[in-house]
Order: sequence, then structure tokens, then C-alpha cells
Amino acid sequence: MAIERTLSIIKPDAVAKNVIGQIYARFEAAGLKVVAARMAHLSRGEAEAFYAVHKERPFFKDLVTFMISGPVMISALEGENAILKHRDLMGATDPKKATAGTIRADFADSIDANAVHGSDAVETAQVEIGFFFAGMNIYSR
Ligand code: RTP
Ligand code: MG
Repeated sequence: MAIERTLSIIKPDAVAKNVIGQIYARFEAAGLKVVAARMAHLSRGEAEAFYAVHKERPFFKDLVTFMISGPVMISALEGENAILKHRDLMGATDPKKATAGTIRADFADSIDANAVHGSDAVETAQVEIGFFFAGMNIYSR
């Protein structure tokens, strides 16, 4: 199976709940390695640019407003089948529909405050990792 990288964001709600470590522990238990990380409080412009793919969607403004409501923890994760593995750990977008034991089932409050973001494909992972870590070291291991 291919070694992939994916972009993970622990969103403002989960950072505020002080569960960064608990979420990282789930990544590590699943065999995903943190190969880059930084904390940031995004500006509106940064959040709009990151979520540009959603800009025509009715939830765009709420999504951006939520994502700038507090600091986020941004990581690149590496491992076998990392993109799908990470999305399985996250659970469904709407925590009410998320399988028990997933990050969103356990830590998310609503479809907006849904604890985590994860890339959805190899191409988007590359773009998203570049968005936050361009010019920075990725500690592949
Ligand atoms: P993410 O990109 O954050 O990993 O989540 P996702 O793939 O599961 O969801 P996506 O469709 O890419 O949507 C991005 C984020 O927008 C918010 N959203 N709100 N109100 C709504 O109907 C709605 N739909 C999506 C969610 O916070 C979602 O994570
Ligand atoms: Mg998405």
C-alpha cells in the first residue's frame, strides 16, 4: 500500500477543549506519523483561501467564521494509506452521523464545530500541505 501524506487541522473547538494530545494519540495508534506541525490563528483571508473550493456553498461564510474563531493545530501526517485512514479516524462530517469511536463522534458538537479537517485525495493533500508548510521542512520518517 502506498505511503501517503495528508493535511490535518484540529479545529478551534477541539483546541479549546484541550484535546490536541488525545487526537494525536489516535493518529499515532493508527500508524500515522506527524511529519510537520504548527499552531496558527488564521486570518479571514487565509481561511477563505484555504476553503476556496467551497466558496459558492451556502455554508462558506459560517465555515470561515468558525475556522477563525480561535487557534488551530495544523499537521502533515504520513503513513500507509494516510488519506483514507485519517478520514476514517475523523468520521462523518456531521457528528450526529459519525460512527461511535471516531474523532467527530467523540469530540465534535455540530457540523460547523466538527473538531477536525482532513484532505480528501492525493492531489488536494499536496495542495493543502503546500498551503500551510511551503518552504518549511517536512520531517519524513
Ligand atoms: P473537512 O473538509 O473539514 O475535512 O470536512 P469534510 O470533507 O467532511 O466536509 P466538506 O464537505 O469538505 O466541508 C468542509 C467543512 O464545511 C462544513 N460544512 N458545513 N452546513 C453544512 O451543510 C456543511 N457542510 C459542510 C463542515 O465543517 C465541513 O467540515
Ligand atoms: Mg473536505
